[in-house]
Amino acid sequence: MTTRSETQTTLDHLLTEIEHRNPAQPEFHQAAHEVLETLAPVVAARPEYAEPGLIERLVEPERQVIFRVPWQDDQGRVRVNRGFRVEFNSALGPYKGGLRFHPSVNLGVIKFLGFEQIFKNALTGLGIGGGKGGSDFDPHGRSDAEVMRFCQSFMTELYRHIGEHTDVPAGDIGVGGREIGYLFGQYRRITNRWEAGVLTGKGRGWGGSLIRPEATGYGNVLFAAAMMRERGEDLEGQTAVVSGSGNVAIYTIEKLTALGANAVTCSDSSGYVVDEKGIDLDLLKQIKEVERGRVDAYAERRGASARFVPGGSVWDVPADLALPSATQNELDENAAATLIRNGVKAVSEGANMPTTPEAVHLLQQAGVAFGPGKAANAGGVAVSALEMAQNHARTSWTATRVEEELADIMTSIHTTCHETAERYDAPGDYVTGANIAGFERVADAMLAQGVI
Ligand code: NDP
Ligand code: 2IT
Repeated sequence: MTTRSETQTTLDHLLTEIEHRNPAQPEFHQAAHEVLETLAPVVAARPEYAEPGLIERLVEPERQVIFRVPWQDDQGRVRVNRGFRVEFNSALGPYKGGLRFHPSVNLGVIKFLGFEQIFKNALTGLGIGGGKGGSDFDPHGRSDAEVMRFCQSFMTELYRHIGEHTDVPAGDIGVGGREIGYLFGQYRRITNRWEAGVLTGKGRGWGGSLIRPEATGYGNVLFAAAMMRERGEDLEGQTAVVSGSGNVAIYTIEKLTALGANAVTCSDSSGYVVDEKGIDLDLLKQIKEVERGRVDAYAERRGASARFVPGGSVWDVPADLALPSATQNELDENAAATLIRNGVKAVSEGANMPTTPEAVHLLQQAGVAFGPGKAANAGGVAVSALEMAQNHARTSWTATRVEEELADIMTSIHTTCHETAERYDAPGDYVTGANIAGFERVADAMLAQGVI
């Protein structure tokens, strides 16, 4: 019987090898560390997982596609971006995961997101593998026509790699309903197929699921509520700080408000807004979803209760709950120390890997309930899988039905993470619980399907 520490030594060697074989991919290294540093208890306890090659296969994408995306701007100038699709693991189902359009996108970022997605999708209990894609294209300040031409060019290459039984992209940063519409249109035109299940996050009138836009934010709040229940509390009357002001942040604020919490902040890359009366969602949606403006416009139009802090960290605002919903590594050790000093009770990740490893450690040491993204923000991809199911059956469910399914899935993910952590001597540690539970499901499928 191999001990936990011997197993950890083997995993540490593998991590060193991952760093050597994948140079200049710090985000992917960070995601691999986060998972592999928690697997020793399960690998030591179940010898089949120590089988040579299992974890080595898990950290190597099944396929990685990188392609040129040329498009013309409104002045007729040719621009060239880079497109990516990393098809990481299909042991549980077709590759599934979003597309991110942001200037910071590179192969390492897409690999970190795709790797996280494997475990997240496994935790949903649904039949979806893990993948991710995107481009270093920056949609900010681009006209609708430019975004359309970009999406059409992007899909002109991507279409040959995806399909309802192969790989099913959706949105992520910079990719919302508008972009999914242009991408779907071009896919349909090239293939001459009405293949609704090839993309999720579609419009409600043409194959989209009700509640998909809301699902990530709503799901994260339900996960936070479940963590608070473990501490004997609910969300009523709690003050919450939320970062970001995009899809995830907006519907996080909506659900927090519905459950009686007071969400007092939002942000974008220009700074943050604090509003003592609670964020006015109609105003925020108007500025962000309709006008595609910046958050300072919110403070200008809201009146005395709100102010805009340029630059600044949203985590400086005292709160009971923190829900990072913008991007990776946005909540560092200093921010965690400030949150702890201000009495934070729970941190639940709407974004993917928003909390640095040092900050996670600090929060857990201080007894703060910490919900990792691969569990807490799984509601989005879960409802994407429900959208695929509806598309396959050529039907559409009511909002109530989808919301009930989402609530059941989030409760079940919370219970799975909680129980798994207890089973492996890490009570209350949702990071360990999520990683081990996700790993077990994928690893069992990989072992059953042989060396491929
Ligand atoms: P959006 O594009 O709708 O919104 C992103 C928000 O985050 C914007 O307010 C944006 O501000 C801000 N932001 C992005 N990058 C940065 C940065 N480098 N620095 C500061 N602010 C930044 O994206 P989503 O809301 O869809 O995604 C947010 C997070 O949630 C991401 O981590 C994503 O991976 C994750 N996620 C999304 C899911 C989904 O269903 N959409 C599902 C699960 C997780 P600005 O406009 O100024 O850039
Ligand atoms: O990070 C994520 O889970 C997403 N961006 C959603 C993926 C999806 O396929 O709905």
